[in-house]
Amino acid sequence: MARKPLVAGNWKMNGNPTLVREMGDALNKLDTDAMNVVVCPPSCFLPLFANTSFATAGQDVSANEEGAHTGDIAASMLRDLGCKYVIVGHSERRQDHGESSQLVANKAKRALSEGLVPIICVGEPLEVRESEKEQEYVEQQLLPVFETLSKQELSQCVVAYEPIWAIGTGKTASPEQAQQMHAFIRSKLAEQDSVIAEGTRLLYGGSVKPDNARELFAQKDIDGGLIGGASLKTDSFIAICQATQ
Ligand code: G2H
Repeated sequence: MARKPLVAGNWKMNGNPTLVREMGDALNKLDTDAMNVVVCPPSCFLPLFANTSFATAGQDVSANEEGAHTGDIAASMLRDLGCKYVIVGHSERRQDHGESSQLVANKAKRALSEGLVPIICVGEPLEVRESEKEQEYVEQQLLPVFETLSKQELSQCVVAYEPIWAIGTGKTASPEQAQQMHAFIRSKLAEQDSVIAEGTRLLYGGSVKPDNARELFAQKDIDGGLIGGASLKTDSFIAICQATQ
C-alpha cells in the first residue's frame, strides 16, 4: 500500500505573526498534492492560518473533554480552529510536564474522538540507546497506545520516532539507525493488525535538515518527518518537504 509522505513542522515555542505570514505564503505556493504538509505553531497563532492549502496541528491537547484545566486546550477547540492533526507525547512534553505513556495514549484517544489525527511521538534517551535497549523502550511507550485505542482508532494515527539524543542537538540518527527503528515500530503495529501496519505513516524527527532529509525519507519505512528547528525558515522547510519526492 502506498503511503502518502507527510512533513510536519513543529515550531515549538517559537515564531511570530511575521513568520506565520511568510510561511503561509511560501507553503501555499508548494504543490501539496503529492505530500501532506502540516504546520504545528503555538496554538495562539492557529487563528492566523486561514485558507491554507496545507494543514495545521496543535502541539499538544488535553486528555479531558472540557472543564477546569487551566492552560490546557481541548481537542474540540483545536478542531474548531481548523486543525486536522495534533502532536501528542513529544519528548519535551514527557520531560517538562511528566507525561506518561498512558496519558499520551489518552490524549490520542481524545483527539481521535474529535476527528483529529494524533501524531504520537516516541523515542529513547541517549543512555538507553547506549545500552542498546532502544527497542524495548519504544515498545513500552507504544503499549498503552495499543491497549487504549481500538483498531479503527489506531488506523487513523501517525507515529513519529524521535530519538531524544537527536533532538535539537545537530546529531541525526543515521538513515540505517532510523530505518531499523521504523521497521521495528511497523512490526509492532503488524502484531496488532497487518493492514494497519502497512497503512500507518511513520515519521522521523531529530535534527532533520535539507541536507539529510532526502536520504532519511528514502528509507523503506520512513514516510516523512517531524521537523523542529529547520521548520522555522521557509527555505529549509520547503526544501525538506520537497525531499519527500
Ligand atoms: C524533534 C524535532 C521536532 P529538531 O523535537 O519535533 O526538533 O528538528 O529541532 O531536532
